Amino acid sequence: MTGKIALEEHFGATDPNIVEQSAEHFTPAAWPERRAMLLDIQDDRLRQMDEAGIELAVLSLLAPGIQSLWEPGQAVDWARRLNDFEAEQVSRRPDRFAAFAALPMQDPDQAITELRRCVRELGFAGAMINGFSQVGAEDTAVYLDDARYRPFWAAVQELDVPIYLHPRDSLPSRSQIYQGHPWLLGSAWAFSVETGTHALRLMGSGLFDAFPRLQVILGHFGELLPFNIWRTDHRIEVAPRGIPAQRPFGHYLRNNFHLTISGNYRTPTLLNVLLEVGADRVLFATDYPFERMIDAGKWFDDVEINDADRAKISHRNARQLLKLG
Ligand code: GRE
Ligand code: ZN
Repeated sequence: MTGKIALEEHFGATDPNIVEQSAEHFTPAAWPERRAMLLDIQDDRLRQMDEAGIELAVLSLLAPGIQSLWEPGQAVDWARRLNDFEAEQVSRRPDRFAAFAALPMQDPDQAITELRRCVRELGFAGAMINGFSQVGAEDTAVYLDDARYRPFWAAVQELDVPIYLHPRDSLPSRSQIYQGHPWLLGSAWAFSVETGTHALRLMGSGLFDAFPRLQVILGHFGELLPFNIWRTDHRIEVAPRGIPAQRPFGHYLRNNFHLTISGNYRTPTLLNVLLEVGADRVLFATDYPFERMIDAGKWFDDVEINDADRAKISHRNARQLLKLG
């Protein structure tokens, strides 16, 4: 099936040199190929898109990207340069590429300025934020429910663009549960726990009561949330512990979130997600180059869902959410 729009398609760069951040996720033998895949945009990436039936890839910087640059000036500078690079790449093939911005959340005012610039001047579809940001010192973690980000979220709602909340690992000083079990880090498990919990922080903080039109995108079929959302609400009802949110978490999941299939090509999981949030909130994505586009494309083409839902997930929802026309 052709015409797919893919929403979690990462790139890297060597100027400024950020690509090496991804090396730790591969064996030394596997890294050179994946590094080349991150750095290539106009060549083999397009061939792989063709092979998987992907018409349009929404590009985003690798993780943790800007969020790990704890010196705010560097974060602002690198975000601008990398967004300019991304815009230039998209401008060569606007028929095949769109863009999510990288944002320097270390400086909330500059994050607003950069998001506005990317959306209004460069035509970006939204932004991708890789979890918490380190701010001012290496061993820090500021989450997006922090009060300093309320003006940022107001600007996001006003611009009417989605924010893709993408995983990163927790810092070593805060990862006791994984000590001695490094295979649980990254996309195997820790990414989903970190990101799912971050999304629950946004919901519980009352953010979506203040800005009810916000749309957050989660990858990997919702980072474990759809499977457990009933239990979370069921328990908070009996033990609310002063939660600021006015509605059950399930309400926000079904009104303020979209979920992509990135890196999680599993039919029983898709069925659970369709039952919890409906086909209007599910979107195609691959998680290139950490996954293979062809694996995502083949699985999705063969999965036994009705044609209307397949069209929504493969491109219709994305056209609407990202205003791709
Ligand atoms: C991702 O972007 O989701 C990712 C990484 C690193 C390893 C695996 C993975 O950034 O899926
Ligand atoms: Zn990813």
